[in-house]
Amino acid sequence: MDTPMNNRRNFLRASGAALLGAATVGRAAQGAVPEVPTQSKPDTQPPLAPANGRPYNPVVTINGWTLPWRLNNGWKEFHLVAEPVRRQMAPGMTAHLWGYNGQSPGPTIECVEGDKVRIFVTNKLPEHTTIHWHGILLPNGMDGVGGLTQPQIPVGKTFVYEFEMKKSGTFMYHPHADEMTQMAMGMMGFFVVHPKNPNYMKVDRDFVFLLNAFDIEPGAATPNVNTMLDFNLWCWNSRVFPAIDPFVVRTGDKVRIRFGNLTMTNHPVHMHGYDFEVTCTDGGWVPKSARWPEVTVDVAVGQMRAFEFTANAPGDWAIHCHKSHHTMNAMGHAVPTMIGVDHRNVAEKIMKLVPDYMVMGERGMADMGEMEMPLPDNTLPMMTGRGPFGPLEMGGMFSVVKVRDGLARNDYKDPGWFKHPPGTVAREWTGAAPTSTSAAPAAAGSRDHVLRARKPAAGHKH
Ligand SMILES: [Cu+2]
Repeated sequence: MDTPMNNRRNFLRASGAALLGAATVGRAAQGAVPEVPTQSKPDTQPPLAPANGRPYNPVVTINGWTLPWRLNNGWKEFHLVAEPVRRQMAPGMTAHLWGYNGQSPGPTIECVEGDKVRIFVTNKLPEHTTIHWHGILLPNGMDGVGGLTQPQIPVGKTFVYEFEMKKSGTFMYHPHADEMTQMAMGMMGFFVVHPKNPNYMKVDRDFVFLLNAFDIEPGAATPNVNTMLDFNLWCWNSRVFPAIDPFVVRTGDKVRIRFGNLTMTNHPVHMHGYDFEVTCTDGGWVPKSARWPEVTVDVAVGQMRAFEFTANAPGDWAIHCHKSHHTMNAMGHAVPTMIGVDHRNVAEKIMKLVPDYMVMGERGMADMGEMEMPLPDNTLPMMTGRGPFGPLEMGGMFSVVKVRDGLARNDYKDPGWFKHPPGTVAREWTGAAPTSTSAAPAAAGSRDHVLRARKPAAGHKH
């Protein structure tokens, strides 16, 4: 395009080499590498309307952004830089992660079916890496499996990947080199290929995010990469509630929510107030005849799902992982269940030794949502967030779909809390008390009806 002639020649040389597989950009081509857009903020950025190339309806990355590209002689060129980043997971906690172009996850890549895409990948990590393009149909040598389809990208080097987008759909990218470490450190990104026909599967609002999990000791900032199962931060796009932005939707909009799972366990993602249909997986669009209604969709490890609904019910509708331990933050797991345990005497004795000691969970755990227990620096309360009616007692993989009348087409600003029409909120019954035949609550001193339980295999780390 507006690239000088000699640069274009260098590109052709680089692309010629790349036909044999992802290849190091030669010294002569260095000047041709596109500049590196970076993002320093964790806020949801507005959708990036395509400035050139084929038209499409851009997605909104929750607490993320889309990578700008340049057109060069018929190729869409992107530049990813793998590097250490600082990611604010929520106000009060910043993690030292690895990611791309300033953030974890990296920027969303958007292109169109039929596009020829060239992606430069520069490695600024302390170890080698690669990128695998999950779900995308491409030449074997572009598949990004270190050792199998290409040499790993050495520290300080830039490789180039080139392929043509054979089909539209919902994909992601992540390293296929020292995967355990690099994914546990937050290296991943969303990859959306839009249909060539912009009216195919058209929606008004199209949200994307990745589910990821970290094990970061309260007070620390770097994830423990050896953890296999016992993660303590359950994230959407490396953010936890209450810092996951809401999904802002206009009443009547057709909405798609797409997500991929790069944690070590499955997540049943549940949305309130609607039924929906899964319309896309990382394998492609689901034919209409093969869809069925759901309100929860499980996303297994390494899978992606997209569901759609028409937003005909205004309100603040919760959307969350249905594993209740995944809607809490750190410190949740090693606390024994104390429901029904009268430990007043013990507490008094402990408080003489530890002035900050607090009794937890004698009447359930809801106290935790409100209490102001001193926390170490750089960690988050286990159950937190405040709504219009009080504490939400949530954390982790939780957000709100905010459906409102009359929003502007591209308005994704948080509209605040829903104003319920009069008479539509659950309320206290103030009439005559009902007579009940069921067992009365246990009287003090009687333990007949009190459940006492301790979690098996109580954690050990917090
Ligand atoms: Cu979950």
